[in-house]
Amino acid sequence: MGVVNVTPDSFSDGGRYLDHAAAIAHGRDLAAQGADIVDVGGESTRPGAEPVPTDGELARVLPVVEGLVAAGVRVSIDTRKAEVAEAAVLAGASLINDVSATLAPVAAATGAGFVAMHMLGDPRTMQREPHYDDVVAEVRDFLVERAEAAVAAGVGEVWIDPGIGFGKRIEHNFDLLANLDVLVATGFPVLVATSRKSSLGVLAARADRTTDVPPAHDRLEGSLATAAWALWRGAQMVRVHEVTETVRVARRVRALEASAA
Ligand code: HH2
Repeated sequence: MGVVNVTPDSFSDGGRYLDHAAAIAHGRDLAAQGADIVDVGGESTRPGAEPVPTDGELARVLPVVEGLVAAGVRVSIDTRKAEVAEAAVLAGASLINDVSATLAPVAAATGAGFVAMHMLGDPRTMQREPHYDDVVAEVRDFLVERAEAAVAAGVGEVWIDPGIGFGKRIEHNFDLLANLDVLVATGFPVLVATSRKSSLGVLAARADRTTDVPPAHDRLEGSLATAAWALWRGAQMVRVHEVTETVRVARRVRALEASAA
């Protein structure tokens, strides 16, 4: 899954694809690089981000969804709003990527697939001292409950996603990555999105034994290492900004798995 953020303020590519033509060109490029799905979002969910009004979000994403669908690209809509999800599906998107995990009824009513992601609180407040007794079990139980409800509502394609960085301390994120098999064992296909996230800055500093934490645009190795890790541990999809490199890594991981089988 390749990312196109039609926003001025996304943490790693804010402002680059606010122009519709630039966003469509980038999405087509990601599909040509090998993305099976292009995820279009019009509201940043980075920690501390302010919500965007519905009209503004619709104006950002709809022309991009239409342009990509017209070009034959499978599109997912990254939104927490029912109106935006519904309009995007009407415009041709076929997957609702919902960081609030509340939009299963829209997916059921429109026939779209659904990604249920785990988040503690909301983006404005989620990084204020998040606490879990057992992060892996709590995230799994939440996701299974949401995914089963989506299936019961009639959604045919349901994904679960641990929500790396959404109301989680660094060690919570690493714990979830280390124990991905617990999510895989639920039987629902797992999506993992680590690309360029701040935990990768910490991972890089830890790995390189330095106190320098690289900025978002300089986290490619961490993005690729965690994508490879997630795929090897059983994730079926990774959500990334750098598609060419990730596809090459993913093919190598799968070839290794095939040679070990
Ligand atoms: N992370 C982001 C956005 N959407 N969707 C899913 N399913 N899982 C995620 O972990 C996830 C997501 C945040 O990344 P990005 O879109 O690059 O930044 P921003 O929210 O600042 O636009």
